[in-house]
Amino acid sequence: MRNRNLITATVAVAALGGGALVLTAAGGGGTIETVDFAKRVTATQPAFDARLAPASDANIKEFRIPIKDATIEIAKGVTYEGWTFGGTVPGPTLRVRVGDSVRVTVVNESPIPHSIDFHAARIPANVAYRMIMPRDSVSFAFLARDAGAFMVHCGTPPVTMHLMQGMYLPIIVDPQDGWGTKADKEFVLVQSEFYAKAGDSTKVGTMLPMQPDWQAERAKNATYVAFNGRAGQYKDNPLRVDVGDRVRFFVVNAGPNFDSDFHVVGAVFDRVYPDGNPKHVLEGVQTYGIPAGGGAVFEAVFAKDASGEGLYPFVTHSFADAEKGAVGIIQVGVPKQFARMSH
Ligand SMILES: [Cu+2]
Repeated sequence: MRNRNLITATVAVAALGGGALVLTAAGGGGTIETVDFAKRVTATQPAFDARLAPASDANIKEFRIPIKDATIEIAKGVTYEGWTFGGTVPGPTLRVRVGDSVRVTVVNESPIPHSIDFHAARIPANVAYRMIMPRDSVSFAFLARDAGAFMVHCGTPPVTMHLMQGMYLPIIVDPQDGWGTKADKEFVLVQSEFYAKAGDSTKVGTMLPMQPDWQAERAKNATYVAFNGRAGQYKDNPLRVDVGDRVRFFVVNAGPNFDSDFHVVGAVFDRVYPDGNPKHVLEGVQTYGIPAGGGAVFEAVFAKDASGEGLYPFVTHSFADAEKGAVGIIQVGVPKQFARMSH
């Protein structure tokens, strides 16, 4: 395992300066990467930025994640009073590599208790995932052992409420030796449902944020189903790739209740890694189902002579959910015109 000795080495962490990212030399030639998500916030306009950069070479990765209330936009022009990790829904994408030591500090800046649950960690839940009271924080560390696209979420009861409020984020764990192919573009997509009803209608003429609809959640009657927190946002702001690109999608299904049946119209997945485990590789896949609380890694090649220049909708093929907003577009190259599509 890469630099295993460093994980237990005594290390000195530099004080955080003004930047969100700090790289610090650790004893033995290793490096610590520190990211403070109070300072590095993912852009959500005009759409949640789904593009991914490679993980750094630091073998110790520290993340500080604030929990805070935030007004979010769950569909075009539709706001909602959410509970968030880092101020956005989904929260920030964490990216590490198998063999990394992952250190997490979560600070509760909201008025009610929350918690954090890492599906990528093998750790005593009662210690790491304990309740975090307002103004309190929790810190723990785990060794990234399992490659994949994993869900991270608040586990405070009622969990459905904390999920429908937006408390989830993805963590990507790259295999130690990479994915075996070179991707030209990488994107993260987190599917989730919102259950919302209109805000206080007594204030005529004001556009108030929507509120949680507990009854709709109990009936699993979602108001919106979204990729990366806002229904339909990638129809207006397509994911852009070039002709010939191999594109890797890290898809996490945060639910809380629905499966995601991930499909790209006009393409066949070259590879799918269920759970994001490279040992599980499937080839030539049309649609792959991701359970609530699960994830998978998909690769598609937009070759000139097959799935070349053009527009490719990505959906959950459970179409009632796609029609509620779980649909977007991949734009390959610069099509001369946006032809009418049936999706
Ligand atoms: Cu919570």
